[in-house]
Amino acid sequence: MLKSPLCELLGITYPIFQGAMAWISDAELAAAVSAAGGLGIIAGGNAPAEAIRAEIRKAKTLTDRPFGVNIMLRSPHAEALAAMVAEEQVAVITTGAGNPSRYMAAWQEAGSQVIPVVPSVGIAIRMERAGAAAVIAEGTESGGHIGELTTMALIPQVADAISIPLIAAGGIADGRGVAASFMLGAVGVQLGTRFLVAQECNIPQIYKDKVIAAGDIDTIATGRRLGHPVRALKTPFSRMYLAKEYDLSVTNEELEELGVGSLRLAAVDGDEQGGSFVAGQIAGLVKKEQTAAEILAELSQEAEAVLQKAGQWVS
Ligand code: TUI
Repeated sequence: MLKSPLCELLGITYPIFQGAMAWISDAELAAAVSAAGGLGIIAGGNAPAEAIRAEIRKAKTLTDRPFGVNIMLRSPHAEALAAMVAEEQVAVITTGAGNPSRYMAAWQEAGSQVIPVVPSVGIAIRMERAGAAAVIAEGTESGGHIGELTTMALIPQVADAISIPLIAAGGIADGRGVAASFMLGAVGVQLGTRFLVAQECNIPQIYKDKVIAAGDIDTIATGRRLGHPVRALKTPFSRMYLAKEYDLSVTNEELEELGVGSLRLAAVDGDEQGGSFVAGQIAGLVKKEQTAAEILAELSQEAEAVLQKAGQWVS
């Protein structure tokens, strides 16, 4: 059984988080992951606070186990979402795409464990000083909004810089990735792409089919020119976006405008032409749809086997 201090800290069975995915990780997916012993996380994304409050209340009816809510700090509703999650007293609050310092005191007062996602050592140290219970360090292999460093380079450097628990994210989809993360100094992992194909994940089948069909080189990061790169599957939309990014006659404002609504078009409408099908580089390893419980049990068993065999390399 894969186990770490993170399990006691949060009251979970597996030290495995389902990463927040805007327009995708709803009450049903998060509750399924939490009920199966992981930590499910509802994505705030760009949704209004009341829509996410409804998801939180629904998740509470679906499971008694702890779950998390993610606040995407670039959302126009971030402020309202931050106040709402404090009122709802969610067990875990994760954040992405910015600095959550100004909300942290209120969240701690509400009794939540605050676990920011960070892309670098400096930001991890800042989050520890601000009172984070743990941090999730996310490598550039991830889907969605990404930093520069790879998981392999990021995790050991963050591990050396902080003394709170560290969770690794980016490029992890099987037990080898989980075991490797622990070897690099993490005591937990967060996976998004693998949970895209969970049976309880309510995205259009075409999205799941695209993830399952994807190979190792089938994602690209667009938006570097705007300072906030986003990784997604290579599709007509992401190829067109990249072409416009290199076209200097296209203004930054036009480029920003082009991206608006594209995550929703993929995740809700399954729009093959206009949608941004967010997924990480590890999509090539994701081969079949399974229940959240099956995914967690398999990750744990595989990691355990890898870790138990690790002694073979030592004489
Ligand atoms: O947040 C993510 N991944 C995301 S958010 C998202 S929705 C979105 N929609 C439109 C535009 C942008 C995003 C899709 N995927 N991952 C966590 C993450 N956080 N990655 C990098 C960061 C990050 C970056 C800078 C965290 C902190 C940070 O701090 C900067 C500062 O101000 O200190």
